[in-house]
Amino acid sequence: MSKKRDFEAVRKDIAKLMHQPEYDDGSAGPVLVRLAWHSAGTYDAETDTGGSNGAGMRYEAEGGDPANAGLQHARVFLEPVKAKHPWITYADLWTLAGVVAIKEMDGPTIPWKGGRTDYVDDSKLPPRGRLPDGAKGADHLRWIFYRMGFNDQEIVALSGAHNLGRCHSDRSGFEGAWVNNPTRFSNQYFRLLLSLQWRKKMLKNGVEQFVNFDEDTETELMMLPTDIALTQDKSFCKYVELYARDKERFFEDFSKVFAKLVELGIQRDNEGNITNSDNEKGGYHA
Ligand code: ZEM
Repeated sequence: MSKKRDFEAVRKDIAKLMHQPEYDDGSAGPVLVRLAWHSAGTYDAETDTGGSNGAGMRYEAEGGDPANAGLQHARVFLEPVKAKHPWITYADLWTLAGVVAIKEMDGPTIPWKGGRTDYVDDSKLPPRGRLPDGAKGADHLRWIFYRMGFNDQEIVALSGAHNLGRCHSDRSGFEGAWVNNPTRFSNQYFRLLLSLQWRKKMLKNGVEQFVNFDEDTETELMMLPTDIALTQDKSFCKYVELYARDKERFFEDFSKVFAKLVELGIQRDNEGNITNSDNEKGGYHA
């Protein structure tokens, strides 16, 4: 295929939909980042299944996974972009939207390449249960993220995305935001993990999370048990400390690891064309 695909035009249109006065904190950004992450975070390196290729979340098996509750908002935000640029695949659109959203929220520039296909290979469908459970601890995080091919440093860097957005009791059961300004990407999450006193709180729905209540501002911030686990595990905590004191290093490492996340399961030739997806069935060349 020779026609040049105008990803720049798509980026601009994604950037334009970031401002959503009626939605959470006035921004579509955080939920778009989560869509990109969940589209890719099903990857299993050993069986080479899951990952962003195929955009399986369009279908009930993956889209209806309770772990993906709420992500329909992100997909709906992106529909006008898909309608305007019908050539782009959902798999590319969702991963690109995460990358653009992070940049629009003052985060790092993240390298991104297109070419993912929307063809769903039934033999590559990920089973449910591959995404992390916020109620668990360090062993669970390692079990989930080592499966994708990430190490401890990368797990901590990726977790820094919790600078963004919030938990919704009707989606995950957890409630609240991690930081005071959840639509601006920074290393605040790491700083608060270390600097505030976090106490366990049982929500009305029986879900346990950690909270800090600030008397002066009367605001309550939250952490998931998995977030707190990062400070309790020696190997993880080393990187929490690093990223809390060095924002630039966090941005650098986050950029690399998010780029790696959205490439999981994708093989490319020297020109960047994806070699392991069937272009006859809904893809295109880079
Ligand atoms: Zn999250 N995440 N996540 N995450 N996440 C939530 C929200 C957001 C975990 C998790 O259980 C939850 C990564 C890793 C992990 C984002 C990005 C990334 C919520 C709240 C939960 C429960 C969902 C809700 O109720 O709406 C766990 C256990 C993780 C293991 C480390 C990684 C990696 C991410 C990207 C790189 C983002 C942006 C949100 C906020 C979404 C929103 O709607 O505001």
